[in-house]
Amino acid sequence: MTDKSDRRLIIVSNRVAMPRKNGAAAGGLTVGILAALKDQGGVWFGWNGRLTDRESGPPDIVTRDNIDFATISLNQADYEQYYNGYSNKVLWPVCHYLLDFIQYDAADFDGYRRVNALFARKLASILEPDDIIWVHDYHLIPLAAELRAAGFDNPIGFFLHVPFPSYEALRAVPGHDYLLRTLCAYDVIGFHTPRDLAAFKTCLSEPVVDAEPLSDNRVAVAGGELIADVFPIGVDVDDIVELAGKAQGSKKLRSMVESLNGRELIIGVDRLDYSKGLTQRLLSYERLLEKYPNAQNDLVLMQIAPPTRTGVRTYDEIRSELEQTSGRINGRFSEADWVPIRYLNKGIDRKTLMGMFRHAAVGVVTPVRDGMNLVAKEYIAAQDPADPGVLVLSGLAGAACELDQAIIVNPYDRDEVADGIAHALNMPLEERRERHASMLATLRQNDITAWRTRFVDALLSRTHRGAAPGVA
Ligand code: GDG
Repeated sequence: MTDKSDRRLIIVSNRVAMPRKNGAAAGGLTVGILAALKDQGGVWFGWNGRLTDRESGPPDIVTRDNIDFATISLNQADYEQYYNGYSNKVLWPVCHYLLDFIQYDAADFDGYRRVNALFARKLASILEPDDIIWVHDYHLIPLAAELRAAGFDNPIGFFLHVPFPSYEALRAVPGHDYLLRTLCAYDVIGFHTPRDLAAFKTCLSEPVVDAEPLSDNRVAVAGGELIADVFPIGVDVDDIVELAGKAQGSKKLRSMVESLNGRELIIGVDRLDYSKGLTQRLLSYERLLEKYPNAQNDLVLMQIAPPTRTGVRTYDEIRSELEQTSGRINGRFSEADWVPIRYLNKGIDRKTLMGMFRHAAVGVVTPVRDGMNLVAKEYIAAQDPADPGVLVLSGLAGAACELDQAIIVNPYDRDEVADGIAHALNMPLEERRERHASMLATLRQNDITAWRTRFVDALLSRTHRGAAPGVA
């Protein structure tokens, strides 16, 4: 359906990331959107990452290949209140069921609403009647309601990259009624997993929303209806296979491999975020070294953790906690010729990363909660099918709904994670091949093209909407 449609696709997200030469961008949303726009093209609208004290003007438009990047600047108050504040100190923690991390301030909520109204005004200046609009993530929940209030009737979809919390968690957030009401102004709402869809449905029976399920994926809202469904994000498998293959010949990768001296590589790659379970992971690895002393000198854990949201206190704290924990474990176990943890607090280029995945005997992906987790999928895609590594995956990551042939663990249980890694390291070749083949088939079926196509098709199938919920 989408291939026949020549309607312009407008993707909207908080931050627009221009592609970099070496693909060093760290962040699942960026990786997913760029891959989705690569074939079909379109417009990507959002914040350019810059701060200004002037009233921001019309969007700046830069065209690269077949993508128009349309960006605006924000001011310091917008950044503090909308982005650092309500989005990342309230919505991010509640979506990850980490309520103790919530720091609410009424001024931040005002900022969140103000910036969504600003996004709607700026976007309105480039919209055409035939455009279809695909909004991404928790920063922009009220955007459709703002556009509807300004008279736009285009199909508008929303995709949530993080988990959707059940009503019992969401109700802890001041403003949750407004969020739910404005969410219902979309034509399509997409989630990564059936668990998120089920959690969304727990909200529909609450009086704060005027909505009622009509079938598994259709919901009656304020006189019209919307689609709420599961669209698991995927990866570009062939691109990863090619990158991982090319990396094997590179000097950078060869010198990393030589430095291992034949030891088994265990790899973890995560933005430095408290939802990724990094401290728990290091402590589980410590447990592994305690429980299996014979393995000690044979293993290296490479943890790559590029910093994000620097300047936000909780992120600065997790960073120093990780530095202390990795330093303590290394101090406890290191030998003159062996350091058990290599902790890199910076990003590395995508080709080398895919090459490292291919070389690693074990991928450890153990978030305490994650919408999907693309690293899990990239790790599987990068493996050599003839001699693949094994994925140890948190059951609390959305990816566990599809990658059921990984070793599924509870990230809070150090013994289970330690034993899971040991199991992975000892798994016979035949079993590794079988598990890998099964997961690779799933990755090919639910790849990045399927994600985009299914979502856009759902959006194009819109038939009728009723009176849109307002933003007041
Ligand atoms: C959000 C949701 C959901 C990481 N370090 C480096 C690097 N990365 C790349 C990875 C991967 C991406 O960043 C991270 O994606 P994740 O999905 O793992 O995590 P989030 O950033 O939290 O993404 C998540 C995702 O959105 C998509 O919907 O899966 O649940 O939280 O692609 O490879 N890339 C490079 N160097 C690094 O050091 N080049």
